[in-house]
Amino acid sequence: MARFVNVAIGQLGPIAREETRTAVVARLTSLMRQAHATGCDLIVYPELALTTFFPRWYMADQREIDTYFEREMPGPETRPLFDLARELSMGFCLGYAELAVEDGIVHRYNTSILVDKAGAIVAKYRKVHLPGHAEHEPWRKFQHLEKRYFEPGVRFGVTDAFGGVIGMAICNDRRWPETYRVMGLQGVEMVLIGYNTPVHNPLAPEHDHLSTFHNRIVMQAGAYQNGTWVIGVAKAGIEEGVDHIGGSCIIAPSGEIVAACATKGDEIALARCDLDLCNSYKQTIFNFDLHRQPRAYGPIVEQKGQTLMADGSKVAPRR
Ligand code: CDV
Repeated sequence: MARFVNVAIGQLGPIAREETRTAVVARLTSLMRQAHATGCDLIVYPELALTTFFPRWYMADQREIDTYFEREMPGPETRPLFDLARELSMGFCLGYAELAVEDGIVHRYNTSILVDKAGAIVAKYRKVHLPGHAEHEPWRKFQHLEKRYFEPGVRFGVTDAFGGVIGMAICNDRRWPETYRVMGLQGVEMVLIGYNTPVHNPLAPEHDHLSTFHNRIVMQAGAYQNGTWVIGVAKAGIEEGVDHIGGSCIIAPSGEIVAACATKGDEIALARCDLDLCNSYKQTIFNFDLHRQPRAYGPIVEQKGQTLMADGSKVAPRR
């Protein structure tokens, strides 16, 4: 029996600093209703989809920082999204800033959850690759303080849901081949990725005109090389003066883009995703059992940075 998942991108335009959770959730529920009206099973929202992208600002006061975090999920302001999911029998994937107390210790993560058609959280993912910097760097046009405000997650898991094997990643994770391969090794058939990507890269402005090209090339390569669907979802547009790329798209296991958003505002785009399309890649060119050579891949996990050159040098990081 064919295994189809009708998936909607739930792209968001900018969220203003003063916009309330309640107002944002109303935008999310509007997108969910549109997706449901077109027969979707699942809608995927961006990274940190409940607030403005706050790591662009240096804040010294932890109480102020914590206003951007969720202590419970669902909480009073997000419950309507869960209620609607249950009413419509729709799943969703949502990114948010998570404040978790574990063994009496407070942790803060950049998190995504997968919610099933019954409104139950069936998977949680905490962002592994946190980009940016940990200290205030006033020379930048805007900050990127993810390394200050979050601690990194430690695993890429997959979950049996929606009739297939589903994984999640968040924004910068999509640029790293390890992200997809670790999930590919667990048989992933669909990777859900929300992102907030400024057009301008303060450390490498020479990349700015390539930002949408890089967005697509990494997700298309990840899809093809692991025989999986990839759903990439932006928070796009000019948010608090910072321009963010759009480029939300659905990528088939062939690496081809089969649906894409056309604007940088709130918008859905849809595809009927046949999970069995993954098989012809997983069984042939990327049959891992037959063709992978892990003996040759040791440095991937044994070392973090580049090996020193014969003269003791290596490429210096830009600061
Ligand atoms: N939110 C992100 O992780 N953004 C990064 C930017 C800072 C490079 C990204 O990889 O898109």
